[in-house]
Amino acid sequence: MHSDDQHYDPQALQVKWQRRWEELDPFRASDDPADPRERRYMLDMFSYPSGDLHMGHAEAFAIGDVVSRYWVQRGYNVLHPVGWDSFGLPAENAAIKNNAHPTEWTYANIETQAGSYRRYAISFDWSSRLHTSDETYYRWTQWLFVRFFERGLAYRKGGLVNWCPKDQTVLANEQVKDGRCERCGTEVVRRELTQWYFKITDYADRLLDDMAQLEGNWPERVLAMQRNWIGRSEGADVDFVIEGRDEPVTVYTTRPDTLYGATFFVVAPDAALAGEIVTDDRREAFEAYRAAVSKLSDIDRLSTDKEKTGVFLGRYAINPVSGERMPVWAADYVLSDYGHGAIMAVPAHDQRDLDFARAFGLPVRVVVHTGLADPGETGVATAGDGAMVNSGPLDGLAKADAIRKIVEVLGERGTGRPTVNFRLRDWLLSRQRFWGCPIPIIHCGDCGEVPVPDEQLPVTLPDLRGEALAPKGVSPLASAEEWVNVSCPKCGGAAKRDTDTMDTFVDSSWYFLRYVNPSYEDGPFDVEGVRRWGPIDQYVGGVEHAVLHLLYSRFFTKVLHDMGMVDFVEPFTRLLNQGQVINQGKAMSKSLGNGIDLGQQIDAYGVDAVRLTVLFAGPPEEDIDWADVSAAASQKFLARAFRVMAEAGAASAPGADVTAGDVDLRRTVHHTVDEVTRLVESHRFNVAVARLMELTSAARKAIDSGPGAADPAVREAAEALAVMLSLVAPYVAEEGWERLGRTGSVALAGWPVADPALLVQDSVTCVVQVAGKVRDRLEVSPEISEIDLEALALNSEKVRSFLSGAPRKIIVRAPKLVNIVP
Ligand code: ANZ
Ligand code: ZN
Repeated sequence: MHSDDQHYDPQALQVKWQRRWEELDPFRASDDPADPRERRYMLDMFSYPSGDLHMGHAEAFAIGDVVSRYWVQRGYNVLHPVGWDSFGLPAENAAIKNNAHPTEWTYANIETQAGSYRRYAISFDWSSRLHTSDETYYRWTQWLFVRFFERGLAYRKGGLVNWCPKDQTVLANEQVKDGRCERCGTEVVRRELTQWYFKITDYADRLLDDMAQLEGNWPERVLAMQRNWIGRSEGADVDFVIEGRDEPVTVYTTRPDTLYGATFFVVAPDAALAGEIVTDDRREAFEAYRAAVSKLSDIDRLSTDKEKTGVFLGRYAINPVSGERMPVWAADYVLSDYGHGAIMAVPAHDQRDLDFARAFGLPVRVVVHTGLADPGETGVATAGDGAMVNSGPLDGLAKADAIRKIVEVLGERGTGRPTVNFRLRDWLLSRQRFWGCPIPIIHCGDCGEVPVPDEQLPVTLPDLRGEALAPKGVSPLASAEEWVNVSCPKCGGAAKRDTDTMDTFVDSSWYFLRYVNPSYEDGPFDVEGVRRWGPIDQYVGGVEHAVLHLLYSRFFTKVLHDMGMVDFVEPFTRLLNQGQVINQGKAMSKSLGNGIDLGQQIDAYGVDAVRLTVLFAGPPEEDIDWADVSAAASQKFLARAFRVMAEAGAASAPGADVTAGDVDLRRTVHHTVDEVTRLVESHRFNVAVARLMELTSAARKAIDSGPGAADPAVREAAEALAVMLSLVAPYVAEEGWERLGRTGSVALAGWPVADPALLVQDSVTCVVQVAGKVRDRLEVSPEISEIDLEALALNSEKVRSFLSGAPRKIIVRAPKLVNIVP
């Protein structure tokens, strides 16, 4: 390219500048504790190496990159790391198909994506790079598991779990969407299995309470989803005597005020209690019912439109306040793992109880007078507030008072107490698949579950490939006998390794801590480094992780805080969820044939134009319909911007006295800088791009029909344009900067500063009214004081001609209005 060539060739710029950036390495964070610059940590949700980058990545990473590049321009010491969430099912499925090892597919895809990230000009600090499937990483995932185990936060238990018949593995509750496997869409079944869990429920309260720190900095929608998922419920435990059983049975209720309205009692069919109390003549019916229910998911069971089913257990419970006998039933709508797995049923005021009562002819008794029609007749339960009736000492009280009173009464008798319950369940983390982090536990007949000693970590995956990886209902690791059979670290006797691997969400629950120093050898992460860098200032990623990754990472952070390893309790100070890139109103999919290929877009329009298009399309949180945007138009704008920079560069040299430049253009430049600064800080990138387009037009006009390309203001405009544009379109900005005679990367040029003097408008028009009519207009300084403005107005010849003597009243609204009442 000759220096006088002002043709914009995006592909040539990409080749040229990628090579230069390799040499310049402009985005390396400095971890020198003596570095005086303020630190900022910018994090993108790392990618899964399932193929090359796609349009979704193009949007998310462009957004994060603008923020990160802006901070670099502002002179912060910025950490913007890159890595891969590289364990997981697809690698394994590909390996089975190609008779290969999952590493081959995984690391080949990582290389492809790494190349694409570089081409896409993401300002990563490549020295921070990590992969969660590396032994040097998963060694520490195992180390953390052992610490959790020691603290009682990792444990094994038997129970009904979600099982995906296609992927042949268990799933966490969070991975079941509408009764289907989140990954493959197959309907999930229930299976009785012993599995590993993390005790996230111990942290339910803190996960909820600490959200106060995130309020206003995280999308409200994500906070609401987390709140819902944790599901804090306040109520009371009430003890009931069951005839013929010594121990009382406790139920959890959010409406203890309705205790006198309880007409029957329901036990979860899969709770141990049901099998214990069922009478002999009802046992057969009960066992059949229990078998049928075991196939249902919680979602089926809780569904309100499902027909109510159940069996009478032949027993009666005694209402602790009225002494009434209530039949005890087993029914699937009561879950065994919520509250105590048993309820008092109040059909008048709870819809599910009412549906059940009507299906089985059980009595309905109204105890809250809501003014609505009788639920027994309408079939609609009345859940609202009102005066208590049929409730002995509670009669006449409103809900809140009735709750207080009954809890007090029960408390005095020792048969009830206030309680809090959570919907959140423990995190089921074990998986029966190969390509994951092995669980570092050894099972010994004598010693039980023994953690692998730290110095023996990592427990590396056995060498299996091809068919040996195929899912078979038990983990493929179990077939590696030599690997499985070991001696117990405690007693030396024969023992076996745990053959399950961890859910990949374990790997991603702490990666952001490792990034600070990814080759750290003395622990999972550099505690001092994290102290310097953490918590993450800005996190960018998809809303699909609202209750998975984000909840798990918050949990891990709190545990690490309790271990004294991090000094914050919330890992992500600010969160931004980008929208989706769709096409023609629909999500892109193979079956619809509406997919847009990122590589093809880049080949056609260049990286800069694609980045600019996704950023210009709208606010970052909103979806982008590719049918509504124009990468071609973005490319045209970039060509115009490039010509402005090239022509200014050809016409003048750096370092000219800008104050001699055209004042109108200078004003535009400084207003643009001022506005773009605020727009970038508030993440309104689309409007910021629009301002850069206006600045480009203003400079063009100054060159063509104003003071000309050599005017210092044109240079000032072109230089400001190059720096601001570098956030969005790094290639053209670099080339423009070089054409302007500047050296070094434009990414480090420093953010322009708006001169306040040039932001001030010279004068504004002030209207002067006398008796409500406009009598004069004055050109005044926008800074004028009220006293000066009043004096000026009273001095006006025109105004004086309408006044005879001292006015009665003068209202001054500087600088725009003076209103005189004569
Ligand atoms: C009596 C009652 C009367 C209830 C009324 C509600 C309304 P949340 O808010 O979700 O915590 N319940 C308790 N344990 C249950 C279980 N294991 N399976 C299914 N349902 C269960 O809901 C708490 C309410 O759900 C409890 O309050 C109980 O029904 C029911 F007018 O008790 B309630
Ligand atoms: Zn042992």
